[in-house]
This record gives sequence, C-alpha cells and structure tokens, in this order.
Amino acid sequence: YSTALAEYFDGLIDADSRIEPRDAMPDAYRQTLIRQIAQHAHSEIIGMQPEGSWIGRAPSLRRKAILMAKVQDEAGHGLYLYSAAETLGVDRSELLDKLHAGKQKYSSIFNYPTLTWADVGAIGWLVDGAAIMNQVPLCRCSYGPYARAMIRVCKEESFHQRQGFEILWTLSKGTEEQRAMLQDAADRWWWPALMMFGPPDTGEAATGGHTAQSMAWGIKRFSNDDLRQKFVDMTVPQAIKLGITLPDPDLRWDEERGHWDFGPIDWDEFWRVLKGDGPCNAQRISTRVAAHEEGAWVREAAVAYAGKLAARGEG
Ligand code: FAQ
Repeated sequence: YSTALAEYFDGLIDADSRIEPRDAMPDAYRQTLIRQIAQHAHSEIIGMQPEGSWIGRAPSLRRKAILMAKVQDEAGHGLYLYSAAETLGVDRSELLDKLHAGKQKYSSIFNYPTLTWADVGAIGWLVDGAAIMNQVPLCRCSYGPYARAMIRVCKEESFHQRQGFEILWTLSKGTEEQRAMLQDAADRWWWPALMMFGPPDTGEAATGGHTAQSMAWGIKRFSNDDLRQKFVDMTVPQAIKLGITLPDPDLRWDEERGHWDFGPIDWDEFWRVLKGDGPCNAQRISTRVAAHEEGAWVREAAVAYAGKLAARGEG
C-alpha cells in the first residue's frame, strides 16, 4: 500500500466519492467495514428468530402472511449483506463460523424475548424504526456495495415499521386487555431500542469506540447519540398518538433545544447483553447453530450441482 495509493484513497474520501471493491484501501478501513457489515448481516439473520416464533401463532391469516413476508425480507437482507462483506475479501462461511463461536457480535436487541403478539408490533415500530434511523445515512456510506445494499433494505424496513405501527394501532383501539398488552410491550422494548444505537459519545459510559474514525472515513455519517436523539424525537409523538406512556419519567419536550429530553440509559445492562448475559443470548445462538447444521445438506447439494454444471462446461 504505497503513498500514491494512500493519496488516491484519501482523495476519494475527501471528494465524498464511493470506494469500490477493486480500489486500494487501508487495511483498517477494510477491517472496520468487515466488522460492521458482518455484525449487520448477523443481526438480520438472528433477528428472524424473535418474530419467527410468532408465525405459527399470528392472530389471523392476514397477519400470518404479512409476518412471513417480513421475516423472509430479513433473511434477504442478511444474504445481501454477506455478499457485500464478501466483496472485501472474506468468505461468508468464515463469518458464520465466527458468529456461531461468539467471536462476532449481532445487535443487542435480539436477545430480548417476544412474550406476546404486541411484541411483534413493538419490534416493527421500535426496532425497525431504529434500524431505519441508523441505516438511511448508511445509504451514503463511502463503501459502494454497502451503500447500494442499504437502499433496498431501507425501503423494506420502512414497510416493516409501518406494519408494526399498524399492529399496535389496531391494539390501541381494542379491548382493555389488548391496550394493556400494547403498553406492556412498549414498556419492555423502549430502553433496549435506545441501546441499539450503541454506547454514548461522551460522558462516563463513553468508550471512545469507532465513531470518530468511521465518521472520518464516511462510513458513519452521524454519531450514536445524534441518531438516538433523532429516533426519540420521531417516536415520542407516535407513542402519544397510540395513547401509551413511555417508561421514562424524565421524558419532556425541551423548548430551548427543540428536542425531547430523556433519562439515563442503563449501560451496564447493554454491556451485560453484549457479553452474552441477556435473557435470550444462549437460545439465539443454539437455534442458529442447529439451523446451520440442519441446512448442511442444502449447501452440499448446491456445491455438488455447481460442480456438475462446471464439468459440463455450463457453470
Ligand atoms: N449491539 O464504537 P461503536 C436490524 C458494539 S437492525 C451489539 O459505536 P460502531 C434490522 C460495536 O460493535 C440492527 N453491539 O461501534 C432488523 C463495538 O464493538 P466491537 C443491526 C453493539 O460499529 C429489524 C462496540 O459496541 N444494525 O438488524 C451495539 O462504530 C427487525 C462500540 O460501539 C446494524 O448493524 C449493539 N446495539 O457503531 C432485523 C447497523 N452497538 O465491534 C430483524 C450497522 C454497538 O468493537 C428484525 N451498524 N455495539 O467489538 C452500525 O451502524 C454500527 O455498527 C453501530 C455501532 C451504530 C451499531
């Protein structure tokens, strides 16, 4: 990696152009992207589990069809993202091995259980809502294949968010029991959704983290706290519309800042979940590993078929 190549790379970043797979890039840039894209892909695949467990229990045929489509979309996002990671010179089987061995992360949010049907709505509303807030800026990420993948992913996430809100909207107009179920789901998902944006930029719980470097490289366009604030500002009026309260006594509109103030986040809980000690970590990984092992014959068959085509000169 010569000085001339470094200058070429810096020039592309300064001009806000896209870096493409064949361009020279610093190894640290490549490794950061592999880390983030792999974590993102793993989140999509592990993220199928909390909602997937409700496909057989959806309250109507219409709800079942919608939920199946949504969970399939998440699988598609995962495959898209593994392909984007592969353009950086890694193999998806290597990434999956790391996920299964606990050496690569996936989003903290998917380690919480889905106890009721309202949780399916809350995931769409809050989890997909947070995902969109984080991913729309990634459509302008400096790495071309990741940025382009995000465009379609964001369109689909936007449908997911609306379907979640619509489930909750229906519950909000239902019986007292249904409204209580909605309130309980919001109470349990609110804080974990805020944690999705990652550790704070400043203050006691700040870790330094990757933000400054990733922003300099045009991978991240906003800091974790900026995106979290945007999410709170977007979501609080929607909660009011649903007629629910959010579980934060410090939540209030700050006229001067023009933003909603919110209370402290329990970062100890966040780090505990990341270390594997959330309510569902062990279950999520064991389900994933079992699915991978049960699917081995599909991968073997695909490889054998590709071999046959190649032997016939058609591959
Ligand atoms: N969970 O310095 P930073 C979805 C880690 S949406 C777990 O801020 P960075 C859609 C971080 O990796 C969810 N780990 O790191 C869906 C780092 O550890 P490391 C997925 C977290 O990378 C909806 C350390 O903390 N979305 O799946 C989390 O600059 C419904 C320090 O953090 C994406 O992945 C967390 N929440 O910023 C699917 C979006 N936060 O790697 C199904 C792309 C931080 O040094 C159903 N990713 N960490 O060991 C990103 O935008 C970034 O990677 C951040 C973290 C913002 C998540």
